[in-house]
Amino acid sequence: MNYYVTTPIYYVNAKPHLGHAYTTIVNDVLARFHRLDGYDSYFLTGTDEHGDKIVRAAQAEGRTPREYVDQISSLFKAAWPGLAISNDDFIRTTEERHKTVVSRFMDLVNRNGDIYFGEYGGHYCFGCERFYTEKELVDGLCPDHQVKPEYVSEKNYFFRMGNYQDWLIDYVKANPDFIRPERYKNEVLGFLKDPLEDLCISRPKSRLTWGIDIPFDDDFVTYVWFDALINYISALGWPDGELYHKYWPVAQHTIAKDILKPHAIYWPTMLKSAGLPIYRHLNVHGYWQIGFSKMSKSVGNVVEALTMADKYGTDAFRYFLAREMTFGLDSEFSEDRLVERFDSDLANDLGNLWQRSLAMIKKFSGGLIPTGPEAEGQPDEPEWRGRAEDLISAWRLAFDSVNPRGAMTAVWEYVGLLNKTIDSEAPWALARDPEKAPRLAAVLARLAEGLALVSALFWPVMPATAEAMWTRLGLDPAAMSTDPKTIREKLASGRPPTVGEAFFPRIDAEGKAAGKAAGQGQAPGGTKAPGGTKAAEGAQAAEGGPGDGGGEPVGIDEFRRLDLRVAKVEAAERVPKSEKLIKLSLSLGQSQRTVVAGIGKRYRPEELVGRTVVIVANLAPAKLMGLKSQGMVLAATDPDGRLELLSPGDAAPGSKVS
Ligand code: ME8
Repeated sequence: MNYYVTTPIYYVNAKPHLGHAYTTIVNDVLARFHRLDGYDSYFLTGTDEHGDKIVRAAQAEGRTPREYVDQISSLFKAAWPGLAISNDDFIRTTEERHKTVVSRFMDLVNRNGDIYFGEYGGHYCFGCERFYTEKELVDGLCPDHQVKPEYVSEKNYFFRMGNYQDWLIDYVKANPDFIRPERYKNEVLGFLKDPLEDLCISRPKSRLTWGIDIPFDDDFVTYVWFDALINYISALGWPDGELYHKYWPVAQHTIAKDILKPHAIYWPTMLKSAGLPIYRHLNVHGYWQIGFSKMSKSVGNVVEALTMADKYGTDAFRYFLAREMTFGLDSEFSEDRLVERFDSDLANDLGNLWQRSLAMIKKFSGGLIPTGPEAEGQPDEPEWRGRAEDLISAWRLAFDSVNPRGAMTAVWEYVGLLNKTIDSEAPWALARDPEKAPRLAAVLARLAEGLALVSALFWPVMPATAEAMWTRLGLDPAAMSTDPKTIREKLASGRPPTVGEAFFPRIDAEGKAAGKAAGQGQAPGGTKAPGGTKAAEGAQAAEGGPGDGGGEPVGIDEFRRLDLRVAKVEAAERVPKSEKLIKLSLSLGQSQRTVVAGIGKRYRPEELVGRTVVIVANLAPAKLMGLKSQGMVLAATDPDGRLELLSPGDAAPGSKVS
């Protein structure tokens, strides 16, 4: 089984940003998913280096086009390893291997009678590098660049695209998932309701020399889109290359909606004219927006992808992008939202599952994952295994239909199920009853197997984390598998696991993530025990947002693990660059400590000094905005979301709260 996926080749007139990163990461995720699922997968990206736009960008920097494209293309090439992109090739349209193929392709289309020489006058937008019809302009302006196009009239070569209009309509209708999601298929069928004009595919050298020569006329170069689209086959060595024969029949292109028309209309008709097979799927996603407008250099809201990856980690950034955007729709990017997801999904759900499971394997099973017959002999084992199979099917279906968000949602539902299993099975209680030893072994085995399975399933999105988890589970990440039976066999013969440092230490321990845990009734019972130490994140439920006090019951032993203390605020100051965080210096009578609390929208620092508060004193330390926080202040939140610090009145600092 083969698989071939491509990104657009990016223009070298801008540095790589969030939008480029998203398409490239999604393609990487798809390529990795197929690799993991047993496909022979090939993944192409590259840069688009010809045309007016590039010449103008080079001039603006006082460079020759050659110097300029070399520099920016290398920025793209160098950016991808930092985002864990595993492309098999990187094509540049200024490479000889590409130019030769473009000439040959054009020759073929010409010999097939689909190119003619004619005169054309039209509204040309230099930003888009294309002519616009009157109808396409909005108030006389280019809809993308909001500038008035120039009227350009010149002799040029044209591709008889209109000849293929009926064929294309039939093709799109006969292959309902050729263009997906469906909204974009409908958009294309909408374009095709109007007559397709022939496509101008050359530029006179008198106006532009930075392009690929037209093979049958020395006075012209190829129009940049005609040149660029061909990259998808030139990189495979069309027409004779082994890669071409192997991968072209299964090609999929992933793009954003801005370049739907060239991919859905120009490219299939070009392929049809040249007698080549049509690619299999066009996967079209929406825009990342910032402040609800499209990212653009001129608006100055471009998010540099590498900065985000450096700040939060490559895997967390990839996870956020994959999980947050519904493929096909626009999404709003915000760093706050990223932090929220980081804390709730990665630090809380996954991080706690990891720490709790491994701590219990250490404590109740001598540090070894139980794999004996006890684990097999439980009456609910078939049902449990059925759930894992359902998860794997949902994951595969989601990725097959280019829905990374759906795939990650399915995996996180399973993470939730594993966390719930810990709460409902209460391994610490099972451990006190020797008769329950088989059940305890089965539960611990399910947790270990579940962790190996979920990490394999998120490997396409977070490869480094998944591989580290496999290694710490005593497994070989090079032999990663999503088959539960194989995982069980590997665990039975693997090395003893190690807990290690937390994978995703919380960024913002306050508010948002805790609110989610409380709302889901997941946190009570102490969901975090880093390194096996006692901790009690369950206490965050108190300040996690309104709830009905429901959730799962907590045993008295569980509750007693919390060390709640009275503390006096000796000093308070806002954390720079944060609206919400206040740094509190607290006295517990005998000792001092610093707690960073998310109460800055409700309280001013000066109101806090001298007050007594209740803190969770044995919460594992967390780093917030670079500050170490040793504990958590308890607060109540009313149904309107208003926060009130709990006040122990005159109790002396250091008093135990019970
Ligand atoms: O169009 N949100 O190159 P380009 C999501 N060279 N994705 C975005 C985005 C955003 N805000 N901004 C950019 C070209 N992208 C041509 C392609 S292909 C034969 C030639 C991503 O540098 C998205 O993938 O303008 C979009 O389609 C692409 O960058 C446009 O890149």
